[in-house]
Amino acid sequence: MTTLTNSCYLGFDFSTQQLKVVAIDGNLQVIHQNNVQFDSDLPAFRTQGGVHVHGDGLTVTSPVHMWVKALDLILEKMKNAGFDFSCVKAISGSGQQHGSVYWKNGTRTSLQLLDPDRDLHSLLQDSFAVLDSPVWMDSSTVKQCQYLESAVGGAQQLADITGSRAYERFTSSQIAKIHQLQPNKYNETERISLVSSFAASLFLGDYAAIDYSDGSGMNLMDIFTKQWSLPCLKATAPMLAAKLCDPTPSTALLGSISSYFVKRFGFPEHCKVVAFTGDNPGSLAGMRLQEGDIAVSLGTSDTVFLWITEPRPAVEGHIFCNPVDCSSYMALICYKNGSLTRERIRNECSGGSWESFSSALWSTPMGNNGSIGIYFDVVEIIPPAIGIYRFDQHDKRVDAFTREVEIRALVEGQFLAKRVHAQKLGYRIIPGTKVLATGGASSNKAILQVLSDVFNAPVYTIDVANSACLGSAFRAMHALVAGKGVSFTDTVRGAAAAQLAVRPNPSAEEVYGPLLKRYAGLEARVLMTTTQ
Ligand code: ADP
Ligand code: XUL
Repeated sequence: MTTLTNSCYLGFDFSTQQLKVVAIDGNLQVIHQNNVQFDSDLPAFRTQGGVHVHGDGLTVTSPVHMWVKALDLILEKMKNAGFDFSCVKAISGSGQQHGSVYWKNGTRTSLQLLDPDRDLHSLLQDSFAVLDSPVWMDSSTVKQCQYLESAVGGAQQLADITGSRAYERFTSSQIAKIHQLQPNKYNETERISLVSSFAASLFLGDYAAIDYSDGSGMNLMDIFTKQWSLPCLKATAPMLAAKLCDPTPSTALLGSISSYFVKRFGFPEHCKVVAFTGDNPGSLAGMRLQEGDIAVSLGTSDTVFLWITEPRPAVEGHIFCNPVDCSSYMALICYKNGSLTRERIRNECSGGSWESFSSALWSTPMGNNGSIGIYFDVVEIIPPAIGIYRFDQHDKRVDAFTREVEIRALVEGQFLAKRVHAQKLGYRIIPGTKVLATGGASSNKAILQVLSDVFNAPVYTIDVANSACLGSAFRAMHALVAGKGVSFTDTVRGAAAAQLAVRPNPSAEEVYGPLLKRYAGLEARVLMTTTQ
């Protein structure tokens, strides 16, 4: 077989806390990785965890200029590391889902005429109507969600069209809020992008279409016809279709890279830009998820996703178009209280050290002697509740746990919730089921052991923790041959196999079977307490 080491494909991920990139060669080997951490590498933007939480505690945004500057910086870092841009055949990428970018009237022309002697950050200074982009952590749009659901006949009806009931972080309610509170800014906007299509636009030097998969996270697209839904557009804001333009298949070749990158960094002129997608769809591609398996991403948010062929949208969880196979779908459940909550408990109970956090997990028994904890530092998505709840083995609420018990209660509680909710979406663990883990916390074996025990299934990881980036590099490669009918699975067959990380303890199901039922009951109790 010929080696294709002189071709390479780039996958970027504009995630919450950082911008990451992975380069693979024609043999699917990772040849370069790099990242820019927003808080520490770009301190002038004063973000915490990549975002600004506003005074109301509900509004969460990121400065759009920070993302532009991060792209300048990561490309400089790659150049300084000696990365050879001239071998890049195609690039793709992903972005944190739901977040939106508002391009100012007239910017399309500036994007087409970028001066290669200057950085993007200075060239695009005056290009955005809204400087603080709403992101997925925002939960300030309850009113807009209620309006949208009632306009289309209810929560289930909205889910039947768009794959999800109305969610505060979804783009429809965020756009509606901007239109209502800042009508001038809305009117000054000629194009609205998702974080993913915004990033693609930078590389393309023109506005990039929103892809079907990330477009499914907006409460605006009909996931069956793959067109914007007229009633949803109408219930969101006026003239919206013109500001969004038509969505595109996730495997679409958008065009060749902008001459800006050819001149400034030495990309080849024919290097293709492939539609960017959401980070979770990107991870599905990176993990090469197969039907029957379940993927758990342990990043800033924790997400669980499944490959499905017969979607049945419900008022819990989301159905998105599948990013690698246009005839399939993916189901997703997202939790806001993921890594940041684990970090808080690590800081409070194990002196800020992941090693001591892990030791606490190894030294406590499966099932935590019946103690269960629910830790929602911020309003959770499922269930929509907030607060810290600790229960003893008799389901009696208690004020505190010892440090070790607290650590195990947190991790077990987070994974029990994932299994309970996945099962509600019809997911069943069958012999041969694999759990695929990714995201920052998937490097922690002690955490993975709890995951394996709660799901009573082996947990696999892939070498690259950045599955969204890797998935985007795979997608870039696939898009070049998709037109010839080559499937994604065939394109990535030669990639490194997922590694077995841990197996479940033989008595895991005996311990966690009853705990799953108890957890579901306690969660329902917590929801009632919060909503009373
Ligand atoms: P993002 O969602 O921004 O892409 P990542 O997937 O890179 O985030 O995950 C970042 C998180 O990974 C950090 O917030 C940190 O809490 C977590 N993390 C990193 N190393 C460990 C570890 N050894 N154990 C547990 N969590 C970890
Ligand atoms: C998914 C979600 C998050 C973001 C950020 O619905 O809101 O997972 O994609 O990672």
